[in-house]
Amino acid sequence: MLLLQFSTSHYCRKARLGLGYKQINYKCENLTPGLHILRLRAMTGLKTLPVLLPQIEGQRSVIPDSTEILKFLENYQTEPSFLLPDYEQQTQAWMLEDWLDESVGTATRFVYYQFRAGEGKEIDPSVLSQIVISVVRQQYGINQASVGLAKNRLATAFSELSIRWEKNNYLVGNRLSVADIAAAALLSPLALIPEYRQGYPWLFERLVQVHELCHEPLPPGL
Ligand SMILES: N[C@@H](CCC(=O)N[C@@H](CS)C(=O)NCC(=O)O)C(=O)O
Repeated sequence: MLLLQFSTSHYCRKARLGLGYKQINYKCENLTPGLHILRLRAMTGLKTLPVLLPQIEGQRSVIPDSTEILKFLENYQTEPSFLLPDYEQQTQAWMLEDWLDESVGTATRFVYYQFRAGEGKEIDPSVLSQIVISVVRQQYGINQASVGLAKNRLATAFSELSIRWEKNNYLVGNRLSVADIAAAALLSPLALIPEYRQGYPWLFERLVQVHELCHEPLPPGL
């Protein structure tokens, strides 16, 4: 299988966690932000990564979107499963996965790129990195006001996640699910931000555990 990705994208990390948990052999191809659209437009009709190319006869040839990739992987190889045996719990896990994708993952992006443009500039002060950060900030409308709203959404998210993750190893049920994979990936950029790293130690403990279960190298900062 071939995963088309941006190496630093938290949504691409989510796909890698899924592949790693199932211990499926795959390769990554890193695309260049901006130029990626030329490659993707005809292939998926979307402009976002990750995209998985299974390269297996009898299987779909192109799977865009991290959630669709997790679903494909579960159908392709059922064990170890990241679905839960209990229907109600599994429904809850997919609902959390969708919330983490659509709300929390985008809030993380806002807070992370604000940090990288300011206090976190020294993480990579190169001109190229600063250009990428500035393009992303423009593309998504990242500014003081929108970051303030994103921080509020993250605070709400941490209240919900702490109820589950502080007491249990897993967000839902007794084993790893798509909810844990989504949370571990989509919150991972916050590991570089001292305010979050120091304020939510339980969160980063869980992030490390999920990465270990998924045989994925830890994100920067952990
Ligand atoms: N819901 C999508 C979101 C993916 C996403 O936002 N990817 C970003 C990278 S983190 C992207 O490809 N952005 C490029 C663009 O929008 O042009 C998924 O889960 O795959």
